[in-house]
Amino acid sequence: MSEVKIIAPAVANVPWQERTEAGNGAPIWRYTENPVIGRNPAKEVARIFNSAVMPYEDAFIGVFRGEQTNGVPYIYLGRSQDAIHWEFEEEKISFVDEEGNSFMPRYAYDPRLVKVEDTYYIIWCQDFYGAAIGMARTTDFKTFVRVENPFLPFNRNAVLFPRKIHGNFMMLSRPSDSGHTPFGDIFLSESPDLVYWGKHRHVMGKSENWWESLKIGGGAAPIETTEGWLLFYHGVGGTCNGYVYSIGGAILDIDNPSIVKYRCENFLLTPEEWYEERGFVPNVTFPCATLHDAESGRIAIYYGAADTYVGLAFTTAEEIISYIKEHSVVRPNDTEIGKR
Ligand code: BMA
Repeated sequence: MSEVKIIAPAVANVPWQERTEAGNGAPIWRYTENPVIGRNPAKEVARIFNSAVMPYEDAFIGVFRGEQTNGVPYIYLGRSQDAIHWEFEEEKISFVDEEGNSFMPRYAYDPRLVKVEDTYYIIWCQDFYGAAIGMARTTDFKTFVRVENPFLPFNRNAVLFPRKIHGNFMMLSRPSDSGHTPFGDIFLSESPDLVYWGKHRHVMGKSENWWESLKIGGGAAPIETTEGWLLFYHGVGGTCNGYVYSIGGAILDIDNPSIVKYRCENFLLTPEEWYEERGFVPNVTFPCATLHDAESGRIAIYYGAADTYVGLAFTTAEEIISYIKEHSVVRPNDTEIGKR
């Protein structure tokens, strides 16, 4: 029996399917009914992908990147009883600022959804004189209060930790340029109040492994475990035909997550199925959320596929952590505190 435990509430109805694939490495298997969200999923929305879900009131709720029929991405709210079949609200999420005035970003994409204490936070990418991180909070999924942009442009990939560490909110992000950035490492920043951010630390960089040799970025919110923070992230390699996005795995120090304890040299999942290889942008698997159950150790990973669909894959904390540890290669720039 493994000693590895997830430290989070039990979620008894986490979606699950017994292992279905022989697999070629990592103990992650795709849901046989993938994709769980297909094309034209809602009114005036052509594609939903790169989206995040959470347990909420005995069911599930999520924030979804919806590519509108005018081509502009925005965030839509969705609800589900089983976290597989989703119903989306017709209207885009409408934010208000602290004074109650309406706030609609010019575009919004790649949302993450994280609960810290009693509040749910949405973190996404929006225009702030260039691509930057947008943020909002809600307690009821009716009123969404915009929190001022935490970081300067350009930055397109932020993930909040599900609890404070040493009294501070912690956020991973990936500073970048405004386009299809051909570089990028993951950094950590902290804040006592979600207004002032600092103590920036380098967490991990791209590596010489070809699948993540161009750039990396935070994926799903880190999962707290007895081994450290389990992070599913995306790694990008460049080919003569464009970027390929795979899912990678690392374990960060529980008290000081700028320190990488283990980092898997192999990808955990890479585009192989038709819905990952073919779509608006081919060869993309882009994790944005997990549902996980502390009782059983089951983990369901939600990932965007080919910038067109949402896919679901399964693993267990015990199996994936053993695999990451067995195949771990960490470099000085991973294991150092990340301060220069
Ligand atoms: C990244 C982001 C993601 C997208 C990926 C592949 O830069 O824009 O939203 O899935 O490119 O196109």
